[in-house]
Amino acid sequence: MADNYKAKNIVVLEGLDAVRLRPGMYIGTTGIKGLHHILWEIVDNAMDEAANGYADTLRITINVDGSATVEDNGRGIPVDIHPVHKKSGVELVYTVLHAGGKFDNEEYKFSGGLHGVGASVTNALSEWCKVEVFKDKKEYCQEFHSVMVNGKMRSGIPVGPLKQVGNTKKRGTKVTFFPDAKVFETIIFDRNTIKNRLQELAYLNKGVKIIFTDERELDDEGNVYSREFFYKGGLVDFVKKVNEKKEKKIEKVIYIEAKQDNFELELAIQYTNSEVENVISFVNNIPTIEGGTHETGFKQAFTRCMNDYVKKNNLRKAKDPALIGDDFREGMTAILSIKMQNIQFEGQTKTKLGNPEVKGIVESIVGEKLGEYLSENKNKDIATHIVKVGVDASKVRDAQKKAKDAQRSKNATTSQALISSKFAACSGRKAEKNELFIVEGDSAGGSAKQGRDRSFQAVLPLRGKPKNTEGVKKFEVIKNEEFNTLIYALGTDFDKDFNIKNLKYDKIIILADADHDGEHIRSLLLTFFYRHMRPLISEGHVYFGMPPLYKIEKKGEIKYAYNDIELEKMLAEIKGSYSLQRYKGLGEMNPEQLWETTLNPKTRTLARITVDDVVEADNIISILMGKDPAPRKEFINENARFNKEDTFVTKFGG
Ligand code: 1YM
Repeated sequence: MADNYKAKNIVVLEGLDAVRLRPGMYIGTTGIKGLHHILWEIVDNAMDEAANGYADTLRITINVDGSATVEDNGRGIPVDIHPVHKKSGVELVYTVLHAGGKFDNEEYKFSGGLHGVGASVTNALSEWCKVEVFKDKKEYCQEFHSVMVNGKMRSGIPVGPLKQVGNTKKRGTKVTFFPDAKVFETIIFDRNTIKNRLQELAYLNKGVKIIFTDERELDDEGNVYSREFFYKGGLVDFVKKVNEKKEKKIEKVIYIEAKQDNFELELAIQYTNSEVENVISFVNNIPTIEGGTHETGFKQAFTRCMNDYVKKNNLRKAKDPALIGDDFREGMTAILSIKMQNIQFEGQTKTKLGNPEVKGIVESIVGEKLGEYLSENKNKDIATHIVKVGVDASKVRDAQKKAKDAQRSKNATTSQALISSKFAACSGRKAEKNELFIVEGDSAGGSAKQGRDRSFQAVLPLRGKPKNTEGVKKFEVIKNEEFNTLIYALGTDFDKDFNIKNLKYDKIIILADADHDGEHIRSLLLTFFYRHMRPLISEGHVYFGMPPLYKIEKKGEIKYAYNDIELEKMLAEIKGSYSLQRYKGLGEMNPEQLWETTLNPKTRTLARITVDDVVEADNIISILMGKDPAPRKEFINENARFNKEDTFVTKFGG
């Protein structure tokens, strides 16, 4: 590929004003997620340049003033003047929506479907933005800012044309922007979110060096925070990192790679001693949390290859039960990354790959390459191990099925015996309207039962803490009353038998106190959902209820504050005397108060649980809930939480 790109190749599709008018249309939300989105737009452009082989280093810096800088060492955005638009390539890319070589350029290959709205969106949503290009020994610069035009705020306006400002030996593009505080709920970038995503990008793009620096806060020794991510092994390093804290019988990683004209695939597989499977997938560097056609193709190819292997080598005894795909995937951690054109997302949270043609493509690539891999003599150890995993799993499955059948014939009374007598179902049968509250403690559970609207709200009080399910055998999980009741109440069954179609509640709301014990209970429940019913989380059915922390009473009028900032505001507004109560726990609220503050859809606040970063979630769970206490201690009191999607912390219906 020659560097013969000229500004004339850029297609102009749409104006820019629309972005400021409706930011949500372009970046989804104006919460912290949207803030990071405008950073990822620029990072994506830099990474595209690296993925196409023109750059090998990306630098991302959060500057002291809160602005962000992204720099690559690639060709530099075109600086020549577009013959029709009479503007430089830089100006077009930064002021015209969807201006980019990406729309008519055969050379241009894969771009993110979720991001990929273009750098102009970042410019439109910034107070100011500065683009520097180092190209052909020259240094160029153009600045953009927001200004009032005829009483109307407009942003992304060039301060002047692109100018040559000096000479240089450098190559590349450097972009600095300051997000517009009038657009975003917050303009404070989150160090951890950025670090995690950049590390993930480095794993997904082997050989690209990513240097992340956060200059805002120095550490205790007075050093600037800086991390460098560079992985020669790519997905092989990635899968090892994911499994770092897990026990393994065999360390070997299966690795497959294929490059076709408009399609690339990478796959790494490692087995752990865990019972659950963990398939993590990406399309054009975007996590596909809900899976999709690529995962389906991979799984089918894997099953076929393993069955072929078993047959060829006569490894199944006649009396053994038949093997199914799930059997071979017990303890499998797989990372699948594909790159393709025209991705279509679907699913509840638009994180599921929909392109039907992909299933067959992935199936045939994986089938061929994995077949070759397994037939090599040096890989006999891992092939044998996977067969053993499959055969063992099929036997357990067979035994479990027999036990279940036997139980059913005993009129199902035995499993009912384990259902907690404290569970209070709702009367309505409309799953899409129903809610299940899982409540910490009997006393809060009692209040919830009395205070709820029983037509659509069910309550499951928890006595004490639920069992830690991490690393626990399945039959142990259902022997536990709490989980047995929960599984029964949800109607979905769990693990391999999980079926979201049978879900009886649209919302599963965890209500626990805002203290250490409450935090622990939330973690234990999320661990269970994440490991054994993951679609509940990835499809957005799990929430934290947010009870108020304070009650303020003045002359019989009651107000609630849900956090310290709210409390401060309220107290500042109050004149005269008042009484203030700090709730230590849910149990201190009577049924009416609980309804008003926490249960009533019109007035309550819920936080929907999302797993933006599957790997981080996995890692946190392994550390917090795993057998080894050492890393857990290290972690304690740090912010060991799932990402709570800010924009979903909404007053539903209110
Ligand atoms: C810090 C952000 O944007 N790098 C970057 C962007 C471009 C190019 C190189 C580039 C692309 C092409 C040809 C091409 C872009 N160019 C355009 C457009 N880093 C960053 N580095 N020459 C240079 O796509 O063929 C859009 S992005 F449209 F001008 F070609």
